[in-house]
Amino acid sequence: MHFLGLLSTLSVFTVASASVIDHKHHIRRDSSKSNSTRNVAYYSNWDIYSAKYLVTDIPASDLTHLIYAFANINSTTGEVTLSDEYADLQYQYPGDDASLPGTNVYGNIKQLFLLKKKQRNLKTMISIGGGTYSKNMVPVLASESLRETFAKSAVDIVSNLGFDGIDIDYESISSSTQMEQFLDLLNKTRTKLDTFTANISASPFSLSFAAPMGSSNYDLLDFPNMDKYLDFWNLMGYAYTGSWNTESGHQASLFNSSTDPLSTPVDSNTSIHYYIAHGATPSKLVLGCPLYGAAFNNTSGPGKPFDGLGTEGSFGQAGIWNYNQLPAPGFNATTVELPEIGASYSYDAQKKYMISYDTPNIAAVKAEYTKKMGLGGLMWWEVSMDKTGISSLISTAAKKFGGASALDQSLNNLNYPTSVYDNLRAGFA
Ligand SMILES: *[C@@H]1O[C@H](CO)[C@@H](O)[C@H](O)[C@H]1NC(C)=O
Ligand SMILES: *[C@@H]1O[C@H](CO)[C@@H](O)[C@H](O)[C@H]1NC(C)=O
Ligand SMILES: *[C@@H]1O[C@H](CO)[C@@H](O)[C@H](O)[C@H]1NC(C)=O
Ligand SMILES: *[C@@H]1O[C@H](CO)[C@@H](O)[C@H](O)[C@H]1NC(C)=O
Ligand SMILES: *[C@@H]1O[C@H](CO)[C@@H](O)[C@H](O)[C@H]1NC(C)=O
Ligand SMILES: *[C@@H]1O[C@H](CO)[C@@H](O)[C@H](O)[C@H]1NC(C)=O
Ligand SMILES: *[C@@H]1O[C@H](CO)[C@@H](O)[C@H](O)[C@H]1NC(C)=O
Ligand SMILES: *[C@@H]1O[C@H](CO)[C@@H](O)[C@H](O)[C@H]1NC(C)=O
Ligand SMILES: CC(=O)N[C@H]1CO[C@H](CO)[C@@H](O)[C@@H]1O
Repeated sequence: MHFLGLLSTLSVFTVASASVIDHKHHIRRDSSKSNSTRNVAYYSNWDIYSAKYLVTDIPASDLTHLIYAFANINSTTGEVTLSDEYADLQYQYPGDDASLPGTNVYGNIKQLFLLKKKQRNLKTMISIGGGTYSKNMVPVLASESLRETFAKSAVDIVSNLGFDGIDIDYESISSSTQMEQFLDLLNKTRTKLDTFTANISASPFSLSFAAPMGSSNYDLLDFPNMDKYLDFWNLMGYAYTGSWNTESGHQASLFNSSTDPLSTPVDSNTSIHYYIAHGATPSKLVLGCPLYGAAFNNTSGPGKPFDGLGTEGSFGQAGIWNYNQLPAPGFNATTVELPEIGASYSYDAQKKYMISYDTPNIAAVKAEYTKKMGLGGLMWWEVSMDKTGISSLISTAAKKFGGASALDQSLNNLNYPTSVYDNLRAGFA
């Protein structure tokens, strides 16, 4: 699941609605781009605080899609709302002049647009929900009129703030009735998104779903019908192990371990085969990988009993370490790579402390696997936690795919004539 880091005070804000006219012609999605490799990363709007990681720090040239996390949902009205108006719209980056006349947007939203201008194949998407806000979607899913409001307001965010698509991160679908409601939500969102892009004469925008791994989580999914609406599935290929297990294990293992099955209670390959067998299009499957480590304390290694996750971690998150802060300070750990199962970990034998995380070699194994399986690429949670240079997992994967020029080259959109923001409507000229 997608979890939050340290949060600043949140303020709920809804962008003003720009109405979208109905269109009469049917839009087909661009299927030619569906089999080109994506390198997708999430960016969290709280990164500007604890991590002090700004949109301008993102290594965009290795990416094709940047997903901005998270928008919230008003459970009473169904409206999709921004979760942090200050970070999203107001935070001043160097060069921002908030004294200019008119209704202008600054903050991360402006910087995302500037990145798109610099790199025309970088598509930005707004992610709605996530681990914390998902619960607000429950009443919205249950009501047809709230689903309609959800779809309309989600597309208003896209058209006002200059995104290229929508990612829905609802964790998780809990019944077959809710699955039907979710399909209707996808239908309405897809329809409104297509109406908007037709009105501005743009190529269809992307719709993706943050998808669960592990059989108990995906049993209820209607794969073929979801697949029709989605451009891609962001498979959350991490958090496979944790405090709920009795043995320590690999949190993002590509394969099941035949020699140490207790260390791989969930594996990506089994789930991916299940998705495909049940109607998901392989080239729409984007395998998510962690840019963080998950710790186990008092253990003699993977597949062995443990006692707690320890009290240490990055930014006060016990048991969770940013990849760029590994090796963890104060530990004397040896890193072990298991390319045959697509997993790696570090282990401090004296402190009996294990951290499950992916090394560049393991990122390369996963990139190779997506190529062999004809999948749609890799996804990263989340970009601020990567290392730089040859230790960067995002860049290691991009290289394995053949370099930036071998990735999806479809262009983003820069024309948002109905945005409520003067400077965005003018393309930040
Ligand atoms: C998609 O796959 C087809 C058939 O393998 C290939 O001809 C085409 O070039 C691919 N398109 C892209 C954008 O990679
Ligand atoms: C949801 O919207 C209603 C109506 O605009 C508002 O009164 C309420 O405060 C909102 N709820 C939240 C949690 O923001
Ligand atoms: C939404 O569902 C309706 C009714 O089943 C269908 O006619 C329409 O094509 C669907 N919309 C999209 C965008 O697929
Ligand atoms: C994993 O491997 C073990 C040992 O070979 C086997 O018993 C188990 O069924 C496998 N699990 C999956 C999900 O393939
Ligand atoms: C991947 O999963 C499929 C389907 O469960 C299985 O047949 C195959 O052996 C798995 N591959 C590996 C390397 O475990
Ligand atoms: C955890 O490790 C410490 C130090 O090695 C040891 O004293 C303690 O008994 C262990 N606790 C458990 C529950 O294994
Ligand atoms: C692991 O648990 C022991 C107590 O059993 C504790 O002293 C130690 O600080 C814990 N390690 C971490 C990294 O939190
Ligand atoms: C670090 O761990 C290794 C392997 O467990 C051990 O041989 C070495 O003495 C340790 N070094 C220190 C400084 O504790
Ligand atoms: C309702 C709506 O959004 N209409 C817009 C369609 O696009 C044109 C520009 O191409 C705008 O001027 C309209 O406001």
